[in-house]
Amino acid sequence: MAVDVLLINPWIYDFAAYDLWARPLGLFQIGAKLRQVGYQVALLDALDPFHPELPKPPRRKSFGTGHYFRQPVPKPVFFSDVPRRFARYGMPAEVFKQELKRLGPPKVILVTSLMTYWYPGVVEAVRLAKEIYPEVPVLLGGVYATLCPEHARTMVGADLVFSGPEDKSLFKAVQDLVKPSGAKAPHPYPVFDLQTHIPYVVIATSYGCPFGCPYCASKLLQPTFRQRDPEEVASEIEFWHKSYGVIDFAFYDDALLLNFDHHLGVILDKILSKGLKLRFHTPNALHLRFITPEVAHLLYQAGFETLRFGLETADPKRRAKLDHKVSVEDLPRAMAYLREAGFRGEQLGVYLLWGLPDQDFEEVKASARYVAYHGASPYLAEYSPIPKTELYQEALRVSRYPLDEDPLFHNNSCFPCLSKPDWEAIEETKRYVRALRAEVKARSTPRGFHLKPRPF
Ligand code: B12
Ligand code: SF4
Repeated sequence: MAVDVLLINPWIYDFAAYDLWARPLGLFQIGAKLRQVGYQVALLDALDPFHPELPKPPRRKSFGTGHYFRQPVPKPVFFSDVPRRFARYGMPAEVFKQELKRLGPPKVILVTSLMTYWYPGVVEAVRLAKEIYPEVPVLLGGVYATLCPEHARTMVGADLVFSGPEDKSLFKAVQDLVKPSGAKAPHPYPVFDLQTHIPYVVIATSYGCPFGCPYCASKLLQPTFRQRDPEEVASEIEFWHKSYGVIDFAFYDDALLLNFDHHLGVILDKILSKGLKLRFHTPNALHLRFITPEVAHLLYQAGFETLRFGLETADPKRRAKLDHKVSVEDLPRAMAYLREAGFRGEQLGVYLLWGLPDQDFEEVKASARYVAYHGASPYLAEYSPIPKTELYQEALRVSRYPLDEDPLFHNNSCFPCLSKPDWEAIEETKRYVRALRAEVKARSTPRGFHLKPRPF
C-alpha cells in the first residue's frame, strides 16, 4: 500500500553523540495519532543504528544503548578553537536516498528536530527529501523548530514550520493535504514498531514541569504541566513488553516523581502486580527532593536500573541564583534512602552543570566531590544556552560567539559561555570526575561511601 505520511528523524551533526535511550518520541506520537485515523505511516530514521545497509554496524552497549554509525565531516570554521573532531551521526546519505526511494512517494513528509544546534541534519534531510520528491509537501516541527522558529523558516526549506507542542493545526494541515487511505492502526501507541529493531521504548508519563529553572526550556516547550492517566501508561508499558519483548524502558518526563502516590506510584504498583520483569532508566534527571524511603523502595522493586538526578552545583552562592528545584541537603537524605532500598552508587548518577557563565572548574570539582562523598556518581553536563530562557541574556554577555547569529553556537561541547576555554583544564576536570565515579563504583557498599568533601 502507498504511504500517506512519511516520518523523518534527521541526522545529528556534533562533536559527539551517543544513543542514550534517544528516540524521537514527539514524532512517534504524531505517527500514532495519524495511524489512529486511518493514515498509512512509514518511518525513515537517519539515526537507525540497526539498518542492514550500514557499512559497519555500530557497537551497542547495555540496556539497549549504544553508538550510532558515524562519518567524520569538516568542522564548522568558527569551531577551529575546539580541539575535537566533528561528525555526522547516522546512515550514509546514499542509504538515506535509497530508503526514500524504496518507501515510494508519500503524500506528505513530517520531519522532526531536537537540539537547536543539530539543525544541519534537519536541513540535509529536507534537502534530500525535496531532491527526490520535489512535489511532496514537507512539514517541520520539534524542539529546534519551537525554540528557533525564524531560523527554521529561513534555513530549512520546509513548506510549513510548526512551533510548540503538536496541536490541532498540524492534523488540519495534514488532512488538507491528504485524505487517510483507511489503513488500520495496529495499536494506539507511539510508532516504535516502524523501526528496524526495538532495543528499548521511551515513555513520557507527563508533559512540562512546574519548576522554572533559569537555564531550562521546559516551559517554552510545554507551557502547562500535565500528567497522563497512570493506568493508560501501565497498559502502554505492558503492551510493548508482551507484544515485542521489550525489557528496557526510559522515561522522558521532566518531573517524573511529582505527585508520586497518585501517578508513578500507581504505574509501578500495576507493573509489579502483573509480575512484569522490566528495567527502567531515567536519562532525564529526577528530583532528589521527592525521594522518600517508600519511593526509593518502590523504584528498586519495580526494576529501576539507571537513576539520574539534577543537582547542577553544590556551591551555595551559585545555587541561590541557579537552582530552586532541590536543596543541597536533599542529596545526602535521598542517597541514604536509595542505598537502603538496595541501589548501588554506580546506578545513582547526579548531573552537575558546567560551562556556566562565570563558573570556574574548582567549583565543578568540589561539587563532584560532594556528590561522590554521599555515595552517588557525578556526571558533568555541559551547559547549552537556549534562546528565550532567563539565563540566555547572561550567556549572550559572556559568550565568545555571537549566540544569536547561529544556533550552532548553542552546542554544549564547545563551552560557548567560556570566553577563553582552557581545553587542558577541561580534559583534566573530566578525568577527575571519571576517577571519582570509578571510586564510587569500587567502594560502593549499602552502608555508604567515605570520601572527604572539599570545603567551598
Ligand atoms: C529526553 C531528552 C533528552 C534525551 C534524548 C532525547 C532524544 N530524543 O534524543 C537525553 C537524556 C539523552 C538528552 C540529552 C541532552 N539534552 Co535533552 N531533552 C530531552 C527532553 C527532556 C525531552 C524531549 C522529548 O522527547 N520530549 C517529548 C516529546 C513528546 O516532545 P517533542 O519531541 O518536543 O515533540 C513535541 C513537539 O515538539 C512536536 N513535534 C515533534 N516533532 C514534530 C514534527 C512535526 C512535523 C510537527 C508538526 C510537530 C512535531 O510534537 C510533539 C508533541 O507535542 C527535552 C526537554 C523537553 N521538555 O522537551 C530536553 C532538551 C531537548 N535537551 C536539552 C539538552 C541541553 C540536552 C543535553 C545537551 C544535556 C547535557 N548538557 O548533557 C544533552 C545533549 C545530548 C547530546 N549531545 O547527545 C535541551 C535543548 C538544548 C538545545 N539547545 O536545543 C532541552 C530542551 C532541555 C532543556 N535544558 O531545556 N535529552
Ligand atoms: S526542574 Fe528540570 S525540567 Fe523543570 S524547569 Fe528545572 S531543569 Fe527544567
